[in-house]
Amino acid sequence: MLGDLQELKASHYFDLIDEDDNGLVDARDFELRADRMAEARNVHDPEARAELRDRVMTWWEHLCALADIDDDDRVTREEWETYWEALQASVNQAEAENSRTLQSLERAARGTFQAMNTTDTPHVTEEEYAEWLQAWGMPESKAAFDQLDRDGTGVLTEQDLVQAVKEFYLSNDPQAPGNVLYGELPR
Ligand SMILES: [Ca+2]
Ligand SMILES: [Ca+2]
Repeated sequence: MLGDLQELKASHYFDLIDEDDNGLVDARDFELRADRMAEARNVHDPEARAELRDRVMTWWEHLCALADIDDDDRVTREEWETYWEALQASVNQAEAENSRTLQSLERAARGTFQAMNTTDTPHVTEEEYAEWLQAWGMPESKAAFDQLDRDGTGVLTEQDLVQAVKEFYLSNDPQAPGNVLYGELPR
């Protein structure tokens, strides 16, 4: 069972990923996402655009492998919710399972970090985070950035993202900084 806050986050995230608003998440949504990210970052060089698209499509393949239960290459809202419940359940179980789930979230977090991090620096800047939100169609939020930057260094490290991703999927604490990974949640 998901807590109310997890339900809200799962639904918010599904709505964001479902770029063409057809109620399903599939490869098309991620192609659109890649275009939107390229626009948010003013990436015009064809090679750089192709590289960005490859990264985004790898992300889709990873997500599809985890969440597409009936193997039809698209993820329904029900499958999405089942995926979130499975993550939650395996964290509640034995430690061996637990570490596998946490590893999968850590992998997702590293992917998220790389997607946000457009320059080859060891951190994500406020501007990069703003572009990330823009690519999701979300308004810029300094407040969200400041929450994710929990140690107040002015940048987001990979470790900040690992904590944020775990909280985004697993926490029902309204104060958890990771809640705002994809911008302020709808109220
Ligand atoms: Ca869609
Ligand atoms: Ca499916």
